[in-house]
Amino acid sequence: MNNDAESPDELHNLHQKNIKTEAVGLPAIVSSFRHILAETNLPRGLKALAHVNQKQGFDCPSCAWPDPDDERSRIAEYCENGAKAVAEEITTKKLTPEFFAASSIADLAALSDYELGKKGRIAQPMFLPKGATHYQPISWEQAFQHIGDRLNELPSPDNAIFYTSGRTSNEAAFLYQLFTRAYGTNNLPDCSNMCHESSGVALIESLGIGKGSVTLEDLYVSEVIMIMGQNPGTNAPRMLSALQKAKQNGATIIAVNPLPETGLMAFNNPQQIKGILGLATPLSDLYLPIKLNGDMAFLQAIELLLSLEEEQNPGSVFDIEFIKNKTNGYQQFMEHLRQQSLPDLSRACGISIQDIGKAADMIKGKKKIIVCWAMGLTQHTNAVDTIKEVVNLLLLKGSIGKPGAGTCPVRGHSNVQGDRTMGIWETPPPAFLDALRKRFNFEPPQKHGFDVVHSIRAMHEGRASVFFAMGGNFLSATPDTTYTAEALRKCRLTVHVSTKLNRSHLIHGEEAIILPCLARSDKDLSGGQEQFVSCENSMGVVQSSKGVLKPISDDLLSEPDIICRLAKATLKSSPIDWDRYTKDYDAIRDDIEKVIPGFDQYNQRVRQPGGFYLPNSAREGRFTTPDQKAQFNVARYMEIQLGKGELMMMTIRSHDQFNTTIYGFDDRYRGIYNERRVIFLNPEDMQEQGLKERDSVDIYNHHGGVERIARKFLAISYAIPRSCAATYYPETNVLVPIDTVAEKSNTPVSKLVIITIKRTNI
Ligand SMILES: Nc1nc2c(c(=O)[nH]1)N[C@H]1C(S)=C(S)[C@@H](COP(=O)(O)OP(=O)(O)OC[C@H]3O[C@@H](n4cnc5c(=O)[nH]c(N)nc54)[C@H](O)[C@@H]3O)O[C@H]1N2
Ligand SMILES: Nc1nc2c(c(=O)[nH]1)N[C@H]1C(S)=C(S)[C@@H](COP(=O)(O)OP(=O)(O)OC[C@H]3O[C@@H](n4cnc5c(=O)[nH]c(N)nc54)[C@H](O)[C@@H]3O)O[C@H]1N2
Ligand SMILES: [Mo]
Repeated sequence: MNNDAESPDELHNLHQKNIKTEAVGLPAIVSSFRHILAETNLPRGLKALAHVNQKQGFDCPSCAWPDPDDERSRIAEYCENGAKAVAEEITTKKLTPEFFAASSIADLAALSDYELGKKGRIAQPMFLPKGATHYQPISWEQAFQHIGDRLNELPSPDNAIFYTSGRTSNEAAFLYQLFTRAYGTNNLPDCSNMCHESSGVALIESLGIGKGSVTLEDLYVSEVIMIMGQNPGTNAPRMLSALQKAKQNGATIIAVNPLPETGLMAFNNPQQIKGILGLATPLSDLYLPIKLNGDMAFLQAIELLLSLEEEQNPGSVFDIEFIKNKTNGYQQFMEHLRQQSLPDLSRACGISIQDIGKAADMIKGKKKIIVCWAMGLTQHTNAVDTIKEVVNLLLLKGSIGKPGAGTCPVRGHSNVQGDRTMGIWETPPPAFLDALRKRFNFEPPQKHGFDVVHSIRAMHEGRASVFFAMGGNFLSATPDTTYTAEALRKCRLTVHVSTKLNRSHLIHGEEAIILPCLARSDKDLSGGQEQFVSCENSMGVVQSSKGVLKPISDDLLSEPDIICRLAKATLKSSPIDWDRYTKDYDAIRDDIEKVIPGFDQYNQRVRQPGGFYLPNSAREGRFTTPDQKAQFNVARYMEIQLGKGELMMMTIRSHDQFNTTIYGFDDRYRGIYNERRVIFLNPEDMQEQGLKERDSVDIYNHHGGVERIARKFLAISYAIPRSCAATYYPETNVLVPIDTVAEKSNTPVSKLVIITIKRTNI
């Protein structure tokens, strides 16, 4: 039995192979084409692939890893997972009114997340009236009128929520926040709240800018690259080419991860003959299997070893000039560090003193260090402090604001960074609101809005009753699935602008609307001419993106068009000329230029092949904090006390998914085939719990006195530290408590869920 808010808990037929020791190569090329051909015909597939990430093509809808500034591979400037994302989007299957007439909400909810996605593209607007069991077609005009009416009935604009996922273009994001603020609220939660929010908070407080500081070129010339809490082989595969280049230029790579992720170990570059022949470049020089959330203790242990060395040979390890001129807080930081004991730190991170010493030795004589990180650092209670500890290490070495050195938070969604730049932010800086006021002549709301977790609570408590989502899959991506489902079901109206069907369309408010939009690869003829949009990648490069394929239906609108029409239907008197924007997206970019710093001559520069870099103060060695200095941070690592039988579980991505979109059931690099309902466990923990290989278990969390259960997972013994476990997201989001969030960033703690497991009663 399971709740319809979750994918059905049916098991497939798991089979396993050894963990792969090298990533990509020929199997990746084969897999790319298999996925494309399952969804569409070869000419359409080839046309799309020929334009992904090319200078005049469209931005890959998968991750936010940057494209090379110089030469791009003419044959394939995309990876296997990019090809899967494109296949998912360019499918020629579509959901007709007949499909919806034949399938009730209950029928659809009985399908798995994988099956829902495979049904095809949504082809026309759909409406679910109150009490109805089936979605029915609705005209665009009626849909906008209905949403506008519901929004205008609310006692306050703060009773509406406007979510964004990170695929939305700069142009659409700018209009979306403009509409939301003209309507009267800052309730703009986005996927970033669950993703790199902790990085943003930590970097703004310590360096004055919430973005990473490095470029691709920096990676190529760095001396040491430390990769923490990130699985690049699966989630940013083109990063492996950059690591390969760095390696060839002599860089040392240190990987810090509870799992020996294949992409961290070795790489077969599919764009090189030797890669296709299976000759791999080894990547990591040192792999450290850290305990979950052991990173702060590990970083402090390295810092402690470096400080001992520095004391013996002053000036040989730390960059004293940099520390003196550019930073604040060094004394307090050192006082705190000196009180730490190496054995305690080593115990807390689960890495031996000897291995910590190896890492410290690799770093001590080097001046150009880059630390890359992703969800393994950001989704923890003390994530903000851990990321500030990364900054501490870089500051000690003067490793920021110069070539080959700096911070590299690897962003997730392809335009999540751009969305924030455009003002998708529930706590907008006053200067941004001032600029809006000046350009548009209206009074933007000042009160801070709801982030993701606040939004769920507000809906649950009746403080918000219209939920509007610009993309994404809010129900399945957020924590505490049962609680979130209750929250959405309490709404008067839930609306989703979407390309594909997902569970958020099925767990709905009293009424629900689906607005189908064009995707990245689709040709956009809004206003009667070919339009293009733009995106910002993980390293702050803004580039154009122009779709090339004929849309699968004539009844799709672009995201900018949807927002403008909704604005006209909702805002009775608006000082904003919405029609101007849809006629020509240049008009949107002209207004972005007027409001947001760094976009001078936007329309001209975005047309240059390869786009342009946004200014980045940390990259230039300027720290725009209140005292204009980079800040050392003092924090203590967290000690996690586990009760008897309790384990710490992280929720991670398999190689066959993009967030809640499930491409298939294989996790090739980890040797898992045909199953997602698995739990990776340490063999000794399995023995202690009396579990045999592939026993079926139910997983429990009891935080706050609530029993949360995820049923039927196969126990797999795996190379994972003691007391740690891993499962795939979103199947176990039901276990992530809504009130375990990171301090300051309010990000759900998806990488450390306290669980117990019991053998399934059959
Ligand atoms: N193909 C594909 N690409 C994607 C995505 C996708 O789903 N599929 N999602 C996109 C998005 S939105 C994002 S945010 C990124 C996510 O990219 P990642 O952050 O790489 O994704 P996760 O699978 O969450 O992996 C987290 C990694 O952190 C490790 N880890 C977990 N806890 C800890 C810890 O406490 N310490 C350390 N040191 N390591 C830890 C895990 O073992 C795992 O290797 O990828 C983006 N790209
Ligand atoms: N337990 C756990 N939970 C997590 C995470 C985790 O690691 N563990 N990771 C978190 C992270 S990092 C993130 S970023 C979030 C992701 O959260 P979301 O961004 O909300 O989720 P996605 O699965 O990426 O959204 C997929 C849906 O987006 C729609 N879509 C795709 N392309 C387009 C488009 O071009 N336009 C529009 N309008 N819609 C489109 C499709 O309908 C598709 O079903 O999940 C978070 N949740
Ligand atoms: Mo993300």
